[in-house]
Order: sequence, then structure tokens, then C-alpha cells
Amino acid sequence: MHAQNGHTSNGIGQKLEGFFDNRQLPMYKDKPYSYAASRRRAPLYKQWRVIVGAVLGILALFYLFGPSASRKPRSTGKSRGGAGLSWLRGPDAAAVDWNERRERVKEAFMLSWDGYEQYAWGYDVYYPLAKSGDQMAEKGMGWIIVDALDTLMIMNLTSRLSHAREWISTSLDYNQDQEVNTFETTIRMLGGLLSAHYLSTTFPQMAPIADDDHGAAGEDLYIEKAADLADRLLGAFNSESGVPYASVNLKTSDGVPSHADGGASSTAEAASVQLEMKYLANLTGESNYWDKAEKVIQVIDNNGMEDGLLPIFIYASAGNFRGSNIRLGSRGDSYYEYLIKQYLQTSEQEPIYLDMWNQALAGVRKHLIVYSKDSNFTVLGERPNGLSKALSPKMDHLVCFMPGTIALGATGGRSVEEAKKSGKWGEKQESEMQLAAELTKTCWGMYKKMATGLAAEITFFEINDPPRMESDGIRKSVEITDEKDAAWKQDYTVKPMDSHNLQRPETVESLFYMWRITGDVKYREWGWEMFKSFVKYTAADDGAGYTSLADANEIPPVMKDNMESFWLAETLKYFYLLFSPNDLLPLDSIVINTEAHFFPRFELTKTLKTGWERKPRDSDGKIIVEKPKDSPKHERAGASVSVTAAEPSETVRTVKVEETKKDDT
Ligand code: DMJ
Repeated sequence: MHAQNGHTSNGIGQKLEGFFDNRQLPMYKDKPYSYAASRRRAPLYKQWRVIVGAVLGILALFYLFGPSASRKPRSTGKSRGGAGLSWLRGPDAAAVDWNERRERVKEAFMLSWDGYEQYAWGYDVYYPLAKSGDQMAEKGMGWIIVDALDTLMIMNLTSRLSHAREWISTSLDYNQDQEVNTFETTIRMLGGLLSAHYLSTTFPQMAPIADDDHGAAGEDLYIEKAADLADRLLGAFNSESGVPYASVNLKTSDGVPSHADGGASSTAEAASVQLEMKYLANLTGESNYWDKAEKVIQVIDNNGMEDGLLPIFIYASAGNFRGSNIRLGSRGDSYYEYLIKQYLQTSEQEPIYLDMWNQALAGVRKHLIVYSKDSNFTVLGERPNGLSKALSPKMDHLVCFMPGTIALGATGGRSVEEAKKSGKWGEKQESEMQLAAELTKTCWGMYKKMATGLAAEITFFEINDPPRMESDGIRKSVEITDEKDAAWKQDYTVKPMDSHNLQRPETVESLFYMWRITGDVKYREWGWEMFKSFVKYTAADDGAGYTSLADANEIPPVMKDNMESFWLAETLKYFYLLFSPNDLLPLDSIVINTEAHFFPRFELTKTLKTGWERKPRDSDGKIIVEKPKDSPKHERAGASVSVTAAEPSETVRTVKVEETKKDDT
């Protein structure tokens, strides 16, 4: 392993010191980190004005994208530069060729992949500025290679896929004495392998490789690696409650409680391993994978959260929440995403998940949706001290998965037109689509607000006091216009420590869902503008790839030396899908995991099924605890105040409420 670019080489935590604020990688759900030691300015040639106007810029771009003598030629695809970067400059043509635009995305992917292949092949972390890499485990985890497999497939990059497969077959070995994050390893590695298995077996014409053909020696490579990895990960679920520990040792399969947060796991992490384990169970017939993952949701739900909204930490020991911080950003996000996606994965045969999703979405609308002060942007805020306390008008970029997921839930993945014809349409779906459209616009504004056109990690909004909630009347936002000093921008605030851009996918993910579901071309146009900003402002020297930004609000931007695996696995994949014909992986036949890996929908079986029921609860979601027959009163768990609630039965009865577990932070 190397000690390059200011990173030490002993152990993963040390290796990334100062990069992830002394935490192990990957911990993207953590707070922003400090950039003091690692801020680098973009080289001059990456300044937009220079790119547009100067001969120097043209030469630099040719250098960046043109054929490079030091790279070996590929048998597939065009030269790296394709038609050059003239497409970045001119005004968009009236008649847009979307296939042409998706070729530009493919070129950006090839540039990123080839840079990684040349400078850091087999490493889990890639520094495109230093042109070096690092490992997260001694022999590597395949972090970048496995995460990118299905993007290579849909882009039909056959020779690159062959190289990746060869590495997986000869070098990837999960039998390592290494503690890894349970969730990240599940969504990226297990998800990546399963998706590769799904695409290569169902769509053999995508990047066709003889080695994985039916009957060939390598036929089961992906599924074998996936099952081996999953068996190691299962140890994380051996907690007292069944809620997985934050980490797991891959060799011993021992679960390891989080080293921070009082040992509690992130709720989103515990509750976003289900799609992967359930698909693996479906493929292998092994119910163990299913049961372990299913149990987690039952334990969570038995907490009886108010209005379906839950705190962002949960103890694996007793299965109870830690604290009362509620948000759909870091540590909360994909719990909600996986509710509706579990319902869709099993072909709408598990109403329990639709029920939980509907309850949570209603809770979001009641407690977290707020309008910005002057321009009426729809903001999905946070309740850091619980639902009865003040709302914080803060949105992590991570929250921007939500509009696309709301649209997915409203139509099941069909277009609005098809959903209307199917009869499953009414006021509820109509208003969910409106909410999805407004939230998508808010996320798009996060990009337009910034000097580079690339969103900050966290954005705050100006709101009224008291906040204007949905119950005060639904509002429509003003138009997002281009002027530098446009008034709408005053509702957006980005703090200096939050102005980094980590190449995250959530907004383009939502644009993709919104385009497929509404057919409104503005989502494609927004995506194209975003994509151009990535190309203009995040390119590393010498065609080494694209990198994160430490400050996306300065031109030239301050660069951060890291190309995230989800840049290849998600961000570029969603751009590619956004510009692709809609019959590439129709949304009503698949589910896409939280790392953008594809799984098919399938049916329940006698052994692979939900297997539990929700406990009866009040209209606000609190569980009703039935008292012995001789008592006239009922109790419910989990709230902190006494209330009188109307029950659906004949009489109004008093409800005694137990005290919520106190935040022990
Ligand atoms: C990805 O690893 C996944 O999408 C995850 O659920 C949340 N965010 C990162 C990328 O931002």
C-alpha cells in the first residue's frame, strides 16, 4: 500500500485521516469534514471562462480528452475525447439529440474508469489529483470495481468489463481479517455483485462476455462472490434484537457495535440491507438471508414511531432508538426509501410496506415539509429534537433522493399516463406528484444557487416564524431563473463549511425518476446542465478522472482529491439513464437499490414472505397496548405526553402514554 497524497498507509482509519475526519471509510453519512489540509485550487485550464474563450483552454482540453500516447487503445468505443468538448460551449440546440448527450456521459465514465485503471487499479480509494490509490482492507474490497460493474454493462463497455471480471475472479477475496461497515458493504459490494448477476443473466446482450454464458466456467462468478460475502455479513445481525451492528469482521463474521454514537447503529443503515438480502434469498432459495433482514424492520416498527418518523440511531442490543433526531438526510434517508421499494420488489404483495410508506410520507408532510420565506420553495426539513420541538430548515443533498422516490411510490414505476389508465389514480397520487415536482425543483435550485452549478453538501433555507407548513396551504414556488443576483437565491443559504460537493447522485437520481414518470423534458434539460457543470469544474489533470470539490461556490473551484465509487456506480449511471430511451430497464419491472444497483421484481413464496404483522396503533402511529380485560383503559407506548385520543370504537377513552427513552447524548 502507498503513503501518498498526505495519507498514511497504516490501517484504514489512519490512511484517511483528515479526509473523513478520523472516521473509517466509508462514512458518508457523517457530518462534513474540514478541508484545511487538503484544499487545492483547480488548475487554470479548468476555469470555465478559459475553456470557453482561450486557445490555451482548447489545448488543455485536447490534452485532457484527446488521445493519450500513454494509454493503451481500447477495442471498444471511440477515442477518449470523442468529438472534443465543443458541446460544452454553445447554446443548446432546439432539436436535442439525447443519444448524443448520453454518449458524452459515457465518455466521462470512460475517462474516469480509465484514469482509475491506469493509476489505482485494484485499490478501493482513488485520488485522481495525486494519481494514486489506497486500500480499505489489505487485499482490497473491490470497492470501485464491483460498484461499477453494472454501469459498465449498461454502457456496453465490454473490454473494460472483461478486465473487471478478471480482477474479481483472480484477486477479490473477502476472507480478510477486516472490520467493514455492514450497510456500505451490503449496498455497494453485495448490491453490485447481485446487479451484475441480474443483468448478465437477463440481458446477455449488454457488454456480452463468453465467460459468463450459460454453461461456461465463469457462469456463477458474481453470485458465488455475492453469497460468500453475504454469509460473512450475516454475523452483523447476531445481536440481541436482530438489528445489525454497524460493522462486521469479514473473516470471523463477528458483529461490531459502532465505535461512536454510544454504540448505536444508524437507523438508515440498519434498515437498508433488505432489498439485497431478499434478492439473494430469492436467487438461492435460502430463507436465512430473508429472515434476518425482515426481522430488522419488525423490530424497528415495534417501537411505535409517531407518524412513521423515526430517530436516526438505533441500538442493536435492545432494538430501541437513541435520541430524538429525526431527518431524511444522513442516517435517516434510505429507511424511507426501502419501505416503498420493498413493496415494489415483491410485486406489490406485501401491503405492510405500503402501509408503512404511506404513514411515513404523511408524517413527512405533516411535520417536515415547510415553505421558504419569499419564494415558496418546498423544503424537507429536520426535527433535531423530536417532533414536538422546533423544525430546522436544513436539507442535506442526500434528501434529494426523496422526490424521485415519492414519484415512484405514486405510480409504482409506471408513467403518470399509464398509471391513470390503470385506474390506480386519484387525488392522493396527484398531490404526491405535485410534492415530488416541487421538491425536485428545490434540489435543482441547490445547483443553480452555486457558482459552479454544483450543489453543496448541505443547504439551509430562510423560513417564516412560525414556519408555514403544508397544513397552512400548499404553495407554489417562483421560477428559478439564471441571473447571478436573482431574488430567489436569497431563500437559499450555504455555510462555508457545507459548500463541498462530493459527486453525489441524489438529485440526478430524482431527475431520472421524474423524467421517466412525467415525461417532462425539463428534467432532462436540468440534468444536462448539471452534467456540464461536473465536466467543466471537476476534471482532474491529464484525464485522470473527475474529483470531489472542497468548495463548489468558488470559481475556479477548490478541489478535493477523491473520486467516489458512487460517481461511477450512481451519478454517471443516472445521467446515462436520464438521456437513454425509456425502454432501457423499464422502471415498473425492476427496483434500484440505494447505490443504484438493479434488481428484478419477483413474487413471494411459501418460505420467502413477510411473516409478521404490524401491531395495532392509533391514528398518530403509536402502538396501542391492550390492558387486561378488567381494565377499562388502554395504553400505548413510545410518546412523552398524556393525551386523550378518539378511538375508532364506540367510546372516547383515555390513553396513558409511557415516557420515551431519553436521548443519552
Ligand atoms: C450512496 O452510497 C447511497 O446512495 C446511499 O444510500 C446514500 N448516499 C450515497 C451517495 O451519496
